[in-house]
Amino acid sequence: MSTSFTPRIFSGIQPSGGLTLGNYLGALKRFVQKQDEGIETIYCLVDLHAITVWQDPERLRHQTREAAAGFIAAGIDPKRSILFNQSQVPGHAQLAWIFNCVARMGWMGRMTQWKDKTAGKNAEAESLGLFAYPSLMAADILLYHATHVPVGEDQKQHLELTRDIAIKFNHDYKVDFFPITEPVIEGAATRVMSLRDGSKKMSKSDPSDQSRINLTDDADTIAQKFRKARTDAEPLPETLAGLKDRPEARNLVNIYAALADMSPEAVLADYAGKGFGAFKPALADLAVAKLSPITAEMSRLMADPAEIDRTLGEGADRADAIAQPILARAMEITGMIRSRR
Ligand code: AQP
Repeated sequence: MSTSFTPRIFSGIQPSGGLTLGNYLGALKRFVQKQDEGIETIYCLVDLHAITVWQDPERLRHQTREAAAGFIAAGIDPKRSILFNQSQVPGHAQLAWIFNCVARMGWMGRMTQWKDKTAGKNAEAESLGLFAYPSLMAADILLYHATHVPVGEDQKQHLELTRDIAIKFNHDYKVDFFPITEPVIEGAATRVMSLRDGSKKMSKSDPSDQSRINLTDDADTIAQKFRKARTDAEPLPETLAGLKDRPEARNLVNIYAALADMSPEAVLADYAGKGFGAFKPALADLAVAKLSPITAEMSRLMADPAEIDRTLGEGADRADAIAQPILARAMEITGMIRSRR
């Protein structure tokens, strides 16, 4: 591989529910950092991914606008970054079809997210879109020749599949066209866990609202959820090794560290020997201090949905302008005639 690609960040979040603290710490907070580092950043509300499981249309529209408000409230500047909803740039679905013909069924079947989402269910009754989800995700990224993708730990396998698709496309068509994208998984909270079960990730579609902090939760709700968060009876240890078999305690320490921009070791240095009776209120205060300005700004932005739609429309135009020539070239490489009209 000899082509060098200009550094460009792409990442997305599904508007399949309200944004959670997991989305904020694992993705959004880092999206803002990347934007502020001055790299070209493209952020997408992946509504085509959201409908791989049933979404009520009115709720989906609301959640998409609310997620856009969340991005802006958290610090994404739609002038410096490109912010849009996926369905408005047709190239995502078009390139995904080409990738459906490059990727193999076996690759999809091995994805742990597919296995998790179908566990205990009849997989045959799930949508074809849910199975093919990683191929659309590869298209999302490669449609912009993105070189880096900041994500949480749960998306690592999908990123590896994106690389496999790029490698196979380049190999099959004897080109050096798609970059081999690097995942960027960094920080103390790459995997924020459920507040009710330290073995499950915090998720917007978890049936229990107590399992997560939503970016729309008010201060009392945040405090109450942390107070009720599952923990153990031991005080906090002096070192990270002491958290080894204590997933719930480790999760709360990691959340504190990520919110305070500290290392988990530094959090333990402050709280070693203290019980959760002291730690949970401190964590709740910190979370409220960090999240409530975002919640308030989201609510202000949501009062003008037409303005959000305008912002997303401008973002889609800018995204489309980057995507069009890349898609056209991908089609040319695969042997499609560009008809003259
Ligand atoms: N718990 C988490 N900890 C750290 N990062 C997380 N992310 C999601 N949950 C956590 C990161 O957020 C980005 C967007 O994820 P997504 O919304 O596209 O899909 P997801 O990972 O499937 O998130 P959810 O909340 O679990 O959605 P549902 O419930 O609809 O499936 C990604 O970068 C992800 O890593």
